[in-house]
Amino acid sequence: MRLTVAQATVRFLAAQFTERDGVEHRLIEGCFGIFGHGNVAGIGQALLEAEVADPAVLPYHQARNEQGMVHAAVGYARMRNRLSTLACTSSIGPGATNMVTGAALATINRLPVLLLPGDVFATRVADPVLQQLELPYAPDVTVNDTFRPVSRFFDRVWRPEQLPGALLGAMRVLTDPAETGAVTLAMPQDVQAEAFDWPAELFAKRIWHVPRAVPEPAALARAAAVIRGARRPLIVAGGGVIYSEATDALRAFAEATGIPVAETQAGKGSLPFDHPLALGAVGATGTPGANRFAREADVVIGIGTRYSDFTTASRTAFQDPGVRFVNVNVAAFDGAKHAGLPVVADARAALEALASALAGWSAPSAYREAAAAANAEWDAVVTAAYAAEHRPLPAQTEVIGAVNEVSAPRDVVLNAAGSMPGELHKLWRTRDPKGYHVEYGYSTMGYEIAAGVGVRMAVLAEEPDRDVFVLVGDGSYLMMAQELVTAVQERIKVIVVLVQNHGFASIGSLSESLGSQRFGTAYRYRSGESGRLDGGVLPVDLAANAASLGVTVVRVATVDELRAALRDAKAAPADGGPILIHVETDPLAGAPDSDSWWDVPVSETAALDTTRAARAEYERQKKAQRPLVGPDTEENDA
Ligand SMILES: Cc1ncc(C[n+]2csc(CCOP(=O)(O)OP(=O)(O)O)c2C)c(N)n1
Ligand SMILES: [Mg+2]
Repeated sequence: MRLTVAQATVRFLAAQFTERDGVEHRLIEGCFGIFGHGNVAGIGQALLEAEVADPAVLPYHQARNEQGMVHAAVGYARMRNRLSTLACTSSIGPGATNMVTGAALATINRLPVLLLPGDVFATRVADPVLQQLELPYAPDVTVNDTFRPVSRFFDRVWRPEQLPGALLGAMRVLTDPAETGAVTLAMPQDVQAEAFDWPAELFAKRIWHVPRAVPEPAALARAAAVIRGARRPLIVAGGGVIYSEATDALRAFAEATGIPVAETQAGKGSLPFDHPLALGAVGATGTPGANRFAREADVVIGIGTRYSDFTTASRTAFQDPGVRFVNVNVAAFDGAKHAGLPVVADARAALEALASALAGWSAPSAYREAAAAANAEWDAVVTAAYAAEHRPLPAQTEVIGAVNEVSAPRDVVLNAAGSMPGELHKLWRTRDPKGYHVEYGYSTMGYEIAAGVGVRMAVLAEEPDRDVFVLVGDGSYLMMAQELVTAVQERIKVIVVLVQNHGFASIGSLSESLGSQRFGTAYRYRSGESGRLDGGVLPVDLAANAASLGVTVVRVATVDELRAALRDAKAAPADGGPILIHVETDPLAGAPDSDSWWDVPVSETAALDTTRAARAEYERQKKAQRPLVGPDTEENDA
């Protein structure tokens, strides 16, 4: 079949499917793109031809910023539990490198996204093309090589003959839960338009079976033996539990064994908030109860977690001298962390196998009751934080409470950076495994609105009433709000709650705790008197900004007004486009403490007293840090 490389790519992508548990999904459900000379006549022409033939096959979506379109695609993929995603096509040069941050986010969060940056001429006849890097010592290196360290698969299609292998390799990585992340196929702009005779079978429907790897019997037996010997076991549930749709299996396992469950950011929602074995968030942004169980645990069963420093409180969370780790993970890399006993398997398959292997065994009943007490204790703290009645400006915890109360159980709350991830991790009452979407692998300011568009796109066809509440700080909004225009264009209903506190509340309080006096974290005029950025509040009006983009905007001043605006937004039509609610909060109003720590090094020498005091406290905290090399192998095998 004679087609250009770009036409062949589009035709191939439209024929790829995934299958898990007998259910088929289209792997690439659409393509975001921003055109320039590096893709307009190649991939752009191919997408046009495909749309003219059948607009439903690989629909094209226009974005405003290449980074934003990658975030939207990643949000989509996360909502679909990695079984479907979107492709992103860019021009060469800045259009391509704008996608690098999105690629890193996808790879770090283990979420599949297909990136198709344009690239320089393979023939080099017109060199240097507009936006070409031109390294004097290496003409084959282009700006797209910056994708290599942030992609799980990278290839550049210099010749048409290479395309089938590149496409198959890309699909393999996208659909492999242990390897997935950003997949980048760089497409030289001349090659995109070049015709070639392709074998017809390249375009046949292809189903990628997403495996549920079962644990190796010997590894399972070792894990069961260690758990049977535990007196204070704790489950740390990560994103893998959710992507594997293992939440029912987790609940059954926890109930049968009495092992309480603590959740990472990506794993939040593994159990509903009111389950008696749910300890909620663990680590630096965790609940004191979960952190108490972590401190005392003798066996930690990590399931689908990468053990980020927030989860382990920078390796201070687990203090039992003999603590050992059993790590269920599809990726051997994560399974081996903390000198753990790896069970390399799908979360659901492993939980079912472990439940059988541990039949008849249970943690002491007093231990189970202690978990239920911790759950109830924390819930009272949440109730109080939701009703803080902080005045004159409300506390952010009240905003979170209002959104939680007005949202329906299957709605989605979304956030990524600032002071909200920590507060949400502790305080959000999760009722559905997909109801909590906080990107905290890369914690990227600017993810929120773009990803909210992607999440909404992922639920639209089957659940038009499922609302997406995007919580965004003023700093994140200023970094990247422009995909609101994409939402306007496609009439995508996202409900954005913009929390205006005139700067970085999060880094401000971090700075203060580290002796740096909130330096550079508030948005203030340069003062004529001090010559520093400590003058009056800037006159930015982000509500007016959003309105100017075509968004329906509501300004609220009180929590009651916020609740009413949220209810109206929920009642608004499913295809009515984005709504933004603007609320001002007090950046100095705190949230309940985690009784935990995060390692951010403080200057060893300082002229400032505040820094010297912070350094002394840092050195004190640092003493609790443990390398977490578990017991030796023989003991692990016991
Ligand atoms: C792209 C990016 N740059 C910088 C940071 C570091 N950072 C984390 S939170 C934050 C401030 C966020 O401000 P805002 O969105 O207003 O939230 P607030 O802290 O006020 O809650 C910064 C600069 C980041 N996470 N991402
Ligand atoms: Mg802010």
